[in-house]
Amino acid sequence: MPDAMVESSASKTTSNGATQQVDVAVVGAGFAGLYLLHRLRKAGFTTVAVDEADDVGGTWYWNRYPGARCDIQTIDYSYTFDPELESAWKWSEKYATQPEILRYLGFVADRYDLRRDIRFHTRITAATWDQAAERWRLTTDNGAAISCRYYIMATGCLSSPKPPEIEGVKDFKGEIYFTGRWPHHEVKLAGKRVAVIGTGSSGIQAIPLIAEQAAHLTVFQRTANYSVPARNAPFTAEAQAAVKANYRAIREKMRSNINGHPYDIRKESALEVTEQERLRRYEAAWEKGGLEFRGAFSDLLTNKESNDTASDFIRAKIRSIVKDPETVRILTPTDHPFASKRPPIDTNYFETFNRDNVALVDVRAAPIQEITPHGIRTSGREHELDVIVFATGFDAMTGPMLAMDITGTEGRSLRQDWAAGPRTYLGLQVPGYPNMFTVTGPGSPSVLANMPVAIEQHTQWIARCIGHMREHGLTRIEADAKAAEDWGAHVNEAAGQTLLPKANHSWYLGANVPGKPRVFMPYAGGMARYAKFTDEVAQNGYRGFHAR
Ligand code: NA7
Repeated sequence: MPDAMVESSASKTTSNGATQQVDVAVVGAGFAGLYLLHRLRKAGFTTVAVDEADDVGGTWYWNRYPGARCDIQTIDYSYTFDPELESAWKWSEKYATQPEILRYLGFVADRYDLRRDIRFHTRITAATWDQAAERWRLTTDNGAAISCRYYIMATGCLSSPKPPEIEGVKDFKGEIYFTGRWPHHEVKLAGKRVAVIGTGSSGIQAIPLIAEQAAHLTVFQRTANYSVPARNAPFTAEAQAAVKANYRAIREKMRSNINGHPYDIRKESALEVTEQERLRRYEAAWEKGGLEFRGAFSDLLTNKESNDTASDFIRAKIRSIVKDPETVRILTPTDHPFASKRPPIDTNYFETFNRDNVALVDVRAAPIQEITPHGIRTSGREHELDVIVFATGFDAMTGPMLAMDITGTEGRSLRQDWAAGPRTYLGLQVPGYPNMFTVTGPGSPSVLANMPVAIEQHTQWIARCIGHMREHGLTRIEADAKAAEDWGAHVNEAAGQTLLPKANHSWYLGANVPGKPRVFMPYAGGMARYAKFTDEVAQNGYRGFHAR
């Protein structure tokens, strides 16, 4: 008998402290968790989602720092599974702000009545596979334990902020904030001396706005970054109408593209055209703005010589924008190819360094030694501060999963099994952990794709798989160890065909977290190719999985 028919609904079993029995437990109530809840509930499974936050949103709940906004055009960074939802929601800007995205996710939660099956303020502390019952037993830090047949990680790729790796944080007498855990109350920066540590996407979004508010801003930069202007603009009624008239074609293009975006990647190599044409094309892409810059030529991510032309173009732009030559020197990226780390897009980032109240510190030349009660001491000097903002990134992709104590078959632990780096089959399952699935897990396109596209594809695949299990009276599905090993080799090979591993300090490789194994985590073979492959796996009786 299907589990859904013998077990009570998610919300009924929590009040008396008894174990909550469900078919499926989902960790996370962001883009992935919300869609999973909706999709699985519609398929007749009892489902509960658990989230530490007090509302939906996931990444977009926590990242509410000044300037936080989508860096993918938001009309493309939206759910596509329900045409009525697409018509019902209107974005106000090309790149929506964090509050607007959070409102959207709240709107989705209301529309499908999802909150009744979400346990907020709750963290899964441990998850243990019960071999006899073929179920997962979940312990939480708040309320009833959970027993589920399927356990799904919708934990997000960038949801565990890195702890500060700098001595003395506790001694600081001023205020400390993390971009990835920005408070809900208003943070007043007017009249204050502020530091931002980190110049990834978050730092690059926050720095221009913090500079406008603070009396003085000091930016501590470890690695100079390439950034392309966003060219944000209101999303006009005409633009909305044009997109909506072509919705299905645009959506189809997103799904058939390598990176889940609907823009064209040009067919020519950057080396095939004259220098004049190349510059003309880069100039047009710069003026248009956004991540589409990467599509100016076919081989910017695969051919170093071609990439050099794009990198040089952006370096020249930095020289043309920033006035002080020493600041230009520090801001100019030289140690990795453009887009081999996740390229930020910005509004007035480089321009901000022309302001009188902004200073730049090259942390490579003058490393941060400690945080003192009154500021930050580098090997050069002490910088007196009232506020320190850590924009230092995340323990990406594996961090949120490894924060839980996950025990699979024969008492194995995920922390031990992944001690040398994550090992998955298709970024969907880990051998030794039956019935546990990951959405946009390591080994899947995830962060190299437009995330909602990757999330919808995974959700639909997992829902279909679980539906197949129910239909055939099966209760346990587990990835084959050899299939996972082969897939891991393929993930490595796919990365090796690109320039991505050349950024040897990137979070794609785990290199931003001290002691984290260096394994290239996302699948660089392309979203469309991946979706085709995983569909074939399903059509071929879930090849590479053992189901019984
Ligand atoms: P990122 O992209 O990981 O950026 C973190 C930044 O913080 C980056 O410049 C790091 O330098 C710097 N960093 C990290 N640790 C330190 C220490 N200990 N000292 C000095 N500087 C440090 O995170 P974001 O939040 O900006 O962006 C994450 C994703 O969100 C982004 O890719 C988009 O997909 C959206 P490094 O480069 O490691 O030398």
